[in-house]
Formats: sequence, structure tokens, C-alpha cells
Amino acid sequence: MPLTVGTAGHIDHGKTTLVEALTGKNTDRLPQERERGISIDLGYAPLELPDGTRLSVVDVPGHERFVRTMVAGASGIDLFLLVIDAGEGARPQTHEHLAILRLLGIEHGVVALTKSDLVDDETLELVRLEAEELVPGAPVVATSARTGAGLDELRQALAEAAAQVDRPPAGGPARLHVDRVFSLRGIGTVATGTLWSGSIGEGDELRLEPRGQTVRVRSVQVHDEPVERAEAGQRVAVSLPGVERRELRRGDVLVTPGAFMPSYRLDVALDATAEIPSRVQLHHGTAEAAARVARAGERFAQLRLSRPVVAARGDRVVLRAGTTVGGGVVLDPAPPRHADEARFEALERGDVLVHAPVRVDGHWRWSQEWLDELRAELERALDAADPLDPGVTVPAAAWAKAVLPHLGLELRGAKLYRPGAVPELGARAEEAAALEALLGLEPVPVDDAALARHLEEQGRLVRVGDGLAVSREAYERGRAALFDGITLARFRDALGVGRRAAQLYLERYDADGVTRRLGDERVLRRRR
Ligand SMILES: Nc1nc2c(ncn2[C@@H]2O[C@H](COP(=O)(O)OP(=O)(O)OP(=O)(O)O)[C@@H](O)[C@H]2O)c(=O)[nH]1
Ligand SMILES: [Mg+2]
Repeated sequence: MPLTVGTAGHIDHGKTTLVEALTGKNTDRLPQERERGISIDLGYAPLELPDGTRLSVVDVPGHERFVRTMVAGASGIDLFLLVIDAGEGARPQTHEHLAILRLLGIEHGVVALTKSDLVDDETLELVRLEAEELVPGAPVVATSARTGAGLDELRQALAEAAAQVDRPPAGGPARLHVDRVFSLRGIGTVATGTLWSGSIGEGDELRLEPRGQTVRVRSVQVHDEPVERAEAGQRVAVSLPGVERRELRRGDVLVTPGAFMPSYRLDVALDATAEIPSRVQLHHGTAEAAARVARAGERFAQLRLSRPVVAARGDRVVLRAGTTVGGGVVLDPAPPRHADEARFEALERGDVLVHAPVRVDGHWRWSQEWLDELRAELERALDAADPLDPGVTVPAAAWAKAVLPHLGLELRGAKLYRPGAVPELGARAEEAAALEALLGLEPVPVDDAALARHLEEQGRLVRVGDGLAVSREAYERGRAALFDGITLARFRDALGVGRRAAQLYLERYDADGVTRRLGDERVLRRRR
């Protein structure tokens, strides 16, 4: 099973140096990072362990101003590598990162005491005790990237910790939280991230949320190797032709179309590590949003967000207000706009109290309130629709088929209409009359395709060629002039139009099944 290990720990405690000692890769690639000697953005490197385990390493910055970046990096990991400087011991971001790991539910990992070459044995023992107290149950390994001391032991400890991770295979629809975007010459835009569920393969159609853009995957890579399909848990790079690099950023989500709805509200069970104020910064996946906290009793809250997130039940979130103040587990990713404690308690018990559609035992379920909201939204769209075609496109969601019968609307083709709705000219009646006055034998252009279709349905014109029309009488006159074996020249003379126009008439008769082309001639089709 592919696993990702993320570093954690206070600034300058040696995370990046340790990752380089383990993997051979310096993940501080930005010029500012090299100049200032600190990590600013997330770094990535593959790590091969002696027992053959392959881990992806995410190296995070320790600076207190970049904790938000740390949360984005930690949100997709399975294991932690907490780094503590043996000379300094635990410092503020050691504690904060550790709290974040706990809030994200990341239980397994290893503590590395770094720079052991700089301290005496007694100091090392004191820090070891501190570490053991801080992270009970995790192995603590003293290391030095400078001398190489403890590195083999650390690799061994990481392999053992990896063996303990037991992540249930996450099937279902695909969801990838984007953490990095770049463009490659000849390939185009590439997005990377951890695939939280489902799988992604070449040629898949996905939705880029919360923007709501449909994209197609050209190719998929895992660890710089092309693969046909990437599976949940893997760090994945997908190339997305036709998407501009600036259209994508960290925090965006790639999902199976129709499977997740971006939401401005989350119902969560809170896990407070400090006083949670009424306004916080929400971190979910690689995304962030300002949130208002509407408490429901002691333990629950509805988070009302400044921008939508793509969440699922059971997801973990982190809440910060200057510093980390807590987190939560998502109970309902698309709740109604109210927060009453009883509802939260029922949700937590696992009762299915749904708002937006969810699949329960193979059947779609939704709340009446949600259905009313959807209906109101569709009514607004119907009011705004072209009177000539007063319908709206069926919502492109997996639940559409199940929900449609409950809407009281009429399905015609791929669109929904009010029952019995008929096309009406409305404000275009004058335009139609002006057009009709122009119609005759010679085809005239009609720019308004919807209008042309409507007038043809009413028997007021016949469309020929691309964006042209003739009068109904002209069409009938031409039809009466047809006989078996007629050529283009004879037809042109019979109708008294130009060669190009004659050609358009004949093509229309062919399309209508009146004639069939046989070499240079037309034969009449026998009607049954
Ligand atoms: N002597 C000694 N110095 C070390 C060791 N590991 C790291 N250092 C030094 O410690 C300083 C900080 O190391 P980094 O690896 O950049 O620390 P970091 O934790 O990645 O820092 P941020 O990413 O900014 O939080 C550098 O000057 C390293 O050379 C070690 O094992 N021994
Ligand atoms: Mg670093």
C-alpha cells in the first residue's frame, strides 16, 4: 500500500536536512528558501526503505508564519516524522504541529532527535525523555545528518511504523486535493496531490471544484512513473490539457463529476485544544476558508464558510485563529442552514439525516428542504430561459435520475420544462415578422438559430444550408418541380434560382427523404 510520511517540527530543527540525508534530495528548491536557509513551501521526495517499502515524503516548513502550509502538507499523510533538535528540545511549533497531527487523526510515526553530534549524552537523554512524554508510544531515534548516526535505525523505525498503518481501502468516487500546480513544456498543466478516495486514470473526465470546470485527464504519474490508474492513498500527478496553469491552485479539488457538491456549510463535531472563537480559519484538505462558528451545544458547530469546500462525512478539519485552536470531524458536508444540537447528536450516532442527496444502501436520499431549494433554483432558471426553448439542462449530478421524478417537471430530451410549456416568441415576434417578409425563393440568412428552429416548427419557414432559410411556399414549389432523374441544372432552371441555391434545396430534399442522390441525378423516394 502506498504511504506518505510528513515531517513536522519547529523551525530550523533539521527537517529538510534529515529528509535530504534519507532520500538524497534537497527539497528546498525555491531561491528564497536557499537564501534564507528556511523552508517556505512544501517539498516532496520519494524514500526507499531497506525492506522495500516505498514512502512519499512531504517536507513542511517550521516557521510559525507557514503553519497553514504545514496543515496543507499534513492533510494527506499517513505517518509523521516529528523532528526535535537535540540541543533545543520541544519548541512552540513542535507542540503546534503535534496538535495538528492529532487533530488530523495521524496516529503513527517516529520522532527523530536531530543534530545529536552537537550535544553530549546527558542532554540527549533529557530530550529523549521529553520526546517520549510528548508522543507516547512513538519510537524516538537520535540522529545526526552530519555524521549519519542513527539514520539506519530511523529507516528501520519508519518501516515499522508504516507496517502499522492500516488504512481501509478507500473506494468510491475520486477525490484529489491539489497541493501543487506547474506546467511542463510539451505536456501542459500538471496538478499533484494525494488521492483521498477512488482512482484516477488516463482519459477520465473529472470536475475541478469549487470552480465547477470539467477537465479531462491526459496522463497520470505516481512517483514520476506513468501509470494507467492511480489508486486512493497515492501521491498522484495528473496532466490536464486545456487547463491554464493559473486556473488551478493549491486548495482546488479534482473529483468524479456529480459525486461531491462544493459546500459553504459544514456540520462538525468539535475537538477544541483552546478556546474556539466565533471567527476562525478553516483548513480542509489543502484548502482554507474563513469560517464563522455557529455553536450547537458544547461539542458541535456549524461552520459557515467564505468559500466553498469539497468535503465528505468523516473528513477532519483544523481550525486556527492566529494559532491552532482545535479541529473537528465532518458530520454533514452539506447541512441545512441551522444548527440544533439534537440533529448533531443523531448525526454522530450514525443516523442518516441527510440534506443534499447521499446514497444509502444503494438508494439516493435527500431532505425535503434540499428538494425545495433545488426546485426554487430550477424555477429561477426556467424563468430566465429563452421563451423559444423554455427549458433548463438536467443537473449533471449522479443523483439526477433519482431526483427528477420528484421535481414535477417534464423531461424532454436532455432538458426539463414546466409541464405543457410551449415555445413562445415573446419579444421576438417583431423580429420574426421582419424575417418572414424577407423570405422567398432565394435563401436568406437567419442569425438567430433558436428563432429559425421555432419558425420552422411552426411551418413558417424551411431552413437550408448553414444558417439560411427559404419560405415554406418556395420549398413546396421546388418539391413540385422534382421528377425522377432530375439534375442540378434542370432543377435550377425549373425553379429559377442560382446554382448554389438549387444545391441547398436539393440537399434539404435529400435530408427530408424526398429525394436520393444517384451520381449527377436525383431520384424520388417512394413513400410508404
Ligand atoms: N550539526 C548539525 N547541523 C544540522 C543537522 N541537521 C541540520 N543541521 C543544521 O540545522 C540548520 C537547519 O536545518 P534545516 O534542515 O533547514 O531545518 P528545517 O527544520 O528544515 O527548517 P525549516 O524548514 O525552516 O523549519 C541548518 O543549518 C542545518 O545545516 C545535524 O544533524 N547536525
Ligand atoms: Mg526545512
